[in-house]
Amino acid sequence: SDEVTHVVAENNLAEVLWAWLRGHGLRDVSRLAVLDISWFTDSMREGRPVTVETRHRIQDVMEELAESSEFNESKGPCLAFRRAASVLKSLPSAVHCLEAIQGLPCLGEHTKAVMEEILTFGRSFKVEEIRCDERYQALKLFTSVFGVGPKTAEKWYRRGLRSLKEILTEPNIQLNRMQRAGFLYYSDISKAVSKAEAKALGCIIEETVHWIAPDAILALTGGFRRGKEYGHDVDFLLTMPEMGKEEGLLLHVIDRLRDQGILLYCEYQGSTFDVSKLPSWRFEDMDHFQKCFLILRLEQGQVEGERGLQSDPGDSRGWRAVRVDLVAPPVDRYAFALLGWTGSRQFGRDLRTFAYKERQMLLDNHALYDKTKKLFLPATTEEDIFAHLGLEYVEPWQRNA
Ligand code: DCT
Ligand code: MG
Repeated sequence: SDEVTHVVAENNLAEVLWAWLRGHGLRDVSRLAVLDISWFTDSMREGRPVTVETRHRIQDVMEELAESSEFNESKGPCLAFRRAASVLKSLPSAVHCLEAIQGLPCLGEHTKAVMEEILTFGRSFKVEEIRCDERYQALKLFTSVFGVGPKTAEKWYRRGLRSLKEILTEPNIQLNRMQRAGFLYYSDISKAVSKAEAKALGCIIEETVHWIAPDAILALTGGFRRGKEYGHDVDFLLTMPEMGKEEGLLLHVIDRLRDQGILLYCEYQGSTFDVSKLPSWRFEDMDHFQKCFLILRLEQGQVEGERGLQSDPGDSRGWRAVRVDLVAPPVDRYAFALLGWTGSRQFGRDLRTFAYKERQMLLDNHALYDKTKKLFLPATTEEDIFAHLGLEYVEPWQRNA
């Protein structure tokens, strides 16, 4: 391929690959940087362009190991692999040698061993084994459907089902409403959402919300607030300046989206937030605010830029389905919800661990509780929360852990 111009190699792989590439008539390759040989040779065979970024390769392996541990309900290893992926993401450059991982924080023996394997042999035998594992493949496929979690996926796998087609044609399987929507819009919602598409949705949501309540407070959250180019959905937070006025707001928004003919699917969850129960709260992940998980119809004409909608080549529908999450906390919880829903998940997890271990404080999407002083610390902005934690403010784009 003409794409190979610059590659850097480790160990003796350079010689092997050099000879191999020359043997295949590639004369312009100046240097080699290949650490995952199987991936490289597969790419060459299939004619895919070869650009190598070791960091991403190791990071991907860590994500896959995390996912596989999650399927096996091994919470500890799952978090360890996710943390390792996050550490790699934070590095200014790719990891090329064993020395480079020696001083890295948060890496356990197991994750280090996997990294060493990749850096030494160009591959992780463990992850290759996992990739070939029938159960892993099935669970990964099934959980890629909106509304299907690891438990349902496992149930289907145990019934001997292996493909999405088998699920759809198995008469004894009862899909719930969310899963039916997941299958119906599978091809669209498994495609990444671009920044331009997120922006277009932002305009639609803003217009809708402000048509209902001109003084409503609305913010883009999730990966797009962190400046990501692509995401799996678009997340928004909304509230009203006056406490209690946010009640019923989401239901109005949903109605309005339906009236505009762009609501393809909606799962609404009312608030289970109860201020009086605040001190007895468990420190937990899922929050209690009213929220809705939507699938919206986005028209080609609404997306700015040359590339427009992310759609399959030859798809002439002129619209695509996009997953959108709306969350509506009361205004006095807004800053905590904004911090939580901006993510990333790993950043949130690390911040909560820091709060607990270093400050004896409990932080979640609803509140910050000081265990020493036995009181809740109020916040109207994210800056207030960082200040309570004794940390410098961290910009959303710096929270991509
Ligand atoms: N979050 C949360 N409580 C939930 C779900 C999510 O606090 N029940 C947080 C974690 C990250 C953030 O909200 C957004 O969630 P996602 O959309 O899943 O993640 P993302 O960072 O926006 O990534 P993606 O690009 O995949 O959407
Ligand atoms: Mg998101």
